[in-house]
Amino acid sequence: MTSCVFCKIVEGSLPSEKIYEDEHVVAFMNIMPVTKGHVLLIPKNHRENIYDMTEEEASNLFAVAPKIANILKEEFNPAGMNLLQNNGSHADQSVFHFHLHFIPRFDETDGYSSNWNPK
Ligand code: DGP
Repeated sequence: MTSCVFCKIVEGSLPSEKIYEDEHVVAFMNIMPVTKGHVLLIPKNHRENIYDMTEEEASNLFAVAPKIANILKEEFNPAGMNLLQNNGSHADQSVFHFHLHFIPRFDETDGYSSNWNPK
């Protein structure tokens, strides 16, 4: 049995709020959102970080990025959006299964931090 939380989300043994899924990737709401609508997009195969991804895996994942961004744009009507991705603990990676963050941005009065990093 896997100890990786994101592998558990892929296999369904850990609940998550999925917003998109295909044969290669899954996107789900972050349980520690920096802003409203903070989503993570991951490969279904366990890949620790960008260094582990094949070109094909990266291509399958990044091809879906505009779709995820547009789902969030429609749903939350943000003023902007950050896409970011951390590799290694020194770069603030805390879950060692590749994930691309989608962080919708709102104006400063919405009560959310303007800092992307929750830590
Ligand atoms: P990073 O610091 O880039 O490794 O971001 C990891 C993110 O994963 C962090 O923002 C919180 C999120 N996260 C951690 N555990 C879970 C979980 O069990 N479910 C969900 N939905 N998100 C998680």
